[in-house]
Parts: sequence; structure tokens; C-alpha cells
Amino acid sequence: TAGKSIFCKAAVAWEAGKPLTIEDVEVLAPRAHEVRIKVLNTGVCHTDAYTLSGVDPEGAFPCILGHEGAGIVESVGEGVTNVKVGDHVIALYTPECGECKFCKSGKTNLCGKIRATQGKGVMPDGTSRFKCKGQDLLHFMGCSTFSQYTVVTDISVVAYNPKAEADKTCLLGCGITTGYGAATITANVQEGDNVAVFGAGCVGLSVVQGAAARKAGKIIVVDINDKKEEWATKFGATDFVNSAKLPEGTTIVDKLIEMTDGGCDFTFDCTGNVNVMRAALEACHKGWGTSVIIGVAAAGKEISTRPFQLVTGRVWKGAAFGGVKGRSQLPGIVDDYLDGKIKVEEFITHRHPLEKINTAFEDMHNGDCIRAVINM
Ligand code: NAD
Ligand code: AHE
Ligand code: ZN
Ligand code: ZN
Repeated sequence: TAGKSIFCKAAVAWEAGKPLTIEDVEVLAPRAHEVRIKVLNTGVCHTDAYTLSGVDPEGAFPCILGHEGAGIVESVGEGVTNVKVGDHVIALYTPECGECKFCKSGKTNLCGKIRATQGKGVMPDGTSRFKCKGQDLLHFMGCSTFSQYTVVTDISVVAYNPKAEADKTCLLGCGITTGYGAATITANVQEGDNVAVFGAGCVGLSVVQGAAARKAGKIIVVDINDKKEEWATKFGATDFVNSAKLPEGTTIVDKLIEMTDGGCDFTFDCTGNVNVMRAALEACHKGWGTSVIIGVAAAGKEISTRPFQLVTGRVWKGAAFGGVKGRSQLPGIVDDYLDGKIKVEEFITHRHPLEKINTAFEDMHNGDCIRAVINM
């Protein structure tokens, strides 16, 4: 099929705030340094809902959302050497070119090579590979996994051990890797460290899993949904606090400082709420405590705290994709999953066929869902 369009089904976001609609789309052939993937499974991440809601300053419509997907390489364009037809792959919204200033620095997993066009919803040559009803559809986060076939740049894809199944590995394309990496790479949690994790979704529970792997001391999960206590415990949390049910006059910051003899070594925001981000920073131990922002906040939202919080040694940082370098490190994480060192299927609470993808968005909003996996 090299050089030819494929016609398939995709969930299209025509405009912000509206449900997705299943459409017949045309997926053009991959051009030079592009890869066409038959998507087998995709997770639905909170970030897909965030962009669909209209609060993402980079959100552009109509588009095909989805960035947590796995599948098989269907065809490759000229010059592609890192994957071949038939490879089992995960799409990478954080690509790795290995050549740009970011990649060469060794200091970050962010890659600068295609970020500008990715943010505009187009391929590096400035055009789209999707057509529907006579118009172009935009790509999303360089992945667009809510389509049965998608085209990505070669630096945005990585092959992994095919013994691992796409209906699990898709979640390593975002949620699980993001949280696990934030704990083990960005924070580099050490044995005995006291940790607080705000927000027990797939991302927060993955931070818990990473902190537990590092034999952290206290691993305190903070959420406003009591149903998350059982989930937190399952992934290795030692304590659970419902921040909406504290006694009058006690803040979550007071509570965490009391529980950890002065504050946490590391805290993580996995909610995207800027007030939570402030509390997470202020619950850090004076002199060294570090707070990692993972949650994504709406356009116009800003974080604030008294500068004194930083003067007295607390550190505010953040990470995308858990600081994980997709092409060099993700295959090893898949192997860790196969070796039983990382839980993956435990996060899956719902499964739906592509036609029911809007149900996955409803699942996310009703509080009983950790991850819904879509069968394409
Ligand atoms: P989710 O919706 O599944 O989970 C969020 C959790 O936060 C829920 O359990 C909810 O009850 C809890 N929560 C909401 N308000 C709270 C509050 N005030 N205090 C405490 N808990 C609260 O989301 P997810 O898919 O796990 O994603 C979490 C966040 O991380 C989102 O903002 C998402 O956009 C972002 N994200 C960022 C990256 C990255 O690379 N930086 C990657 C994936 C997701
Ligand atoms: N488009 C938003 C920012 C969204 C954002 O921060 N995305 C994260 C990944 S979330 C995955 O669920 C990310 O990778 N950020 C780094 C980057 O380069 O986008 C906005 O505010 O404009
Ligand atoms: Zn995501
Ligand atoms: Zn790069």
C-alpha cells in the first residue's frame, strides 16, 4: 500500500466542547521520514479531554485527538530507518531526534526538532495527512491515535518487544510512563523519602508505583474522591487523605507537614489545578523539598506562592512524559512491564470499541475510571 491512501474510521473532534463523531477518513501515505501506523489500541488521557474542552491554548479544530496509542507499522516513507513494516510500536508525543540542542544536552527529554509544527497540528512539512468530507483534519500532539490509521514523524515512534500486547502497552504512551518517570527520573525519589501525590488518576497512581519501586518512606495520596483510597493502596501508597474532608481550620499543607515531621521530600501535582500546585509546593520540606508539576492547566491559569517558599529552599519543577526519552528509554520500560516489574493492566477499568469512544470521556468524568482503553 506504499504511496496509497487508506480509508478507515476515526473519531473526529470537529469543534471544542462537542462529542467526537466517528467518520470515514482518508489517511494519506507517509512522506519522507514519516511512518503510517495501524493503531490497535489507544488510551484516553485527561489531556485529550482538556484539549477537547477548549481550554488548551494550542487546541485547534477540526482534529483527530489521542496520544496514548500502540499499533503496528503499516508503511514507511523514504529515509525511515528506525522502524520497519510490521514493527510493534508506540507513538511518542515527546519525540527524540537525538540531534537537536535539547536531545544533545542530555539534560531533558524534550526535543525541539518538530515541536513548532506539532503544536500547530501539522506534519513537519506544514501539511496534514488526514482528510474528511473534503477538508483537512489537523493532527494532535504528533500522534492522533483516535484513528484506525495515523501518520507520525519517524522520530515520534518507537518499536518494542512484540511479546507485549498493544491493549496494555498503549498506556505506556502517556499516563503510566508519565507518572512512573516523574518519580524515578524527574524527582529521582530515594529510599525513605516522604512523598505526597495529589490526584490519584492514572498519572498519580503511576507516581505512587514509581515511588514504591524506589522504597520511598511515606507515600501519601491526596484526592477529593474517597473511592481513590483503595486504588492508592493497591499501587503502594502508605496513607490517603481526602483534602475536601479535613477538619475546619486545617489545610492540606498543615496536614502533610504534620504527617511528615516538617514537610515532604517530594510532592507531585497530578490534577492540573493551580491551587493544588501551590499546596503541593508549600507541603515540601524547608531547605530541600521538591515539588514536581505534571498536571496541565487551562489557558490563562497561573501558579503563585510567596517567593519566601523558594528562598527557604523548596524547589518547583515539572516534567512532560515523566522525563522519559521515548526512543532510548521506552522499550526498556516495556521490558520491565513484561518482567513483572511495572503494573500496567491494573490501571485499565474500562474497555470500549472505537464507536463508543465518547463513553470513555464520560467514564473519566464520573470518577470510577482510572483508564479506558479503546479497541480500534
Ligand atoms: P484523571 O482525571 O484520571 O485524575 C485526576 C485525579 O485528580 C482524580 O482522581 C481527581 O479526583 C483528582 N483531583 C481533582 N481535583 C483535585 C483536588 N483539588 N485535589 C486532589 N485531587 C484532585 O487525570 P490523569 O489522566 O491521571 O491526568 C492527571 C493530570 O496530568 C491532568 O492534568 C493531565 O492533563 C496531566 N498529564 C500531564 C502529563 C505530562 O506529561 N505532564 C501527562 C499526562 C497527563
Ligand atoms: N498545549 C498545552 C500544554 C499541554 C502540555 O503541557 N502537554 C504535555 C503533555 S500532557 C500529556 O497528557 C507536554 O508534553 N508538554 C510539553 C510540550 O512540549 O507540550 C498548552 O498549555 O499550550
Ligand atoms: Zn496524556
Ligand atoms: Zn531532538
